[in-house]
Amino acid sequence: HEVKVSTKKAKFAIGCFWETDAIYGAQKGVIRTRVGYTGGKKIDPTYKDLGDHTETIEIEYDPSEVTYDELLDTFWKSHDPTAKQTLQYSSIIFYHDAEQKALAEKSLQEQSKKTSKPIQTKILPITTFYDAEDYHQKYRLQQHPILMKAINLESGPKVKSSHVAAKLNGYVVGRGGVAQYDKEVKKFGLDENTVKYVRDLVVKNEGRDLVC
Ligand code: MHO
Repeated sequence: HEVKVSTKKAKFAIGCFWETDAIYGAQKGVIRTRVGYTGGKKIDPTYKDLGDHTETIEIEYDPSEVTYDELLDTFWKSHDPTAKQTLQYSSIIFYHDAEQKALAEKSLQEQSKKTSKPIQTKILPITTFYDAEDYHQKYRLQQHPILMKAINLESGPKVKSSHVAAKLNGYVVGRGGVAQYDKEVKKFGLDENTVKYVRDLVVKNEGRDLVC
């Protein structure tokens, strides 16, 4: 049940990447996600030794299903861009091309009209992206070993490239909501028990904000 469509990439930092991974995973048109470290100069950063990098998500999206503007909407809605920043948990849009840069700048201008406080968000060109450790990938999903097993995954590098893992990682914390879940769950090819297990979690967690 992996999908073969041509995708584009986007990268966002919105604070703790466990939550960012869940937020974007459940978004329509997002095909794959992976979390990692970028923005800094330190070679081969790790979670314990991050250096000057920031927790960031890389998204592969299907541009016929979701626009970059819609991904930007999610970015602005999912955090307070006027809040105090640290290097590890920052508000940054890393653009891949001139078009993304222009759209990001425009959205930042619109955003600044909505608040009197200064927006801290940075708009920067992508630099080397270092994948985070496997245990950080689809972190919310990995808290449910029973689900990992049901989709034939165990913690490891395959988790990063799995479409179904990206989706379920959002749904287990209620992201996406039950209406969207019911509409698209057939596409995931899950058995009946698994469909119900995840659905119960969506119902229980919809609308909740999880703090990392
Ligand atoms: N409170 C969490 C933050 C994890 S996050 C991916 C921890 O202490 O591990 O930065």
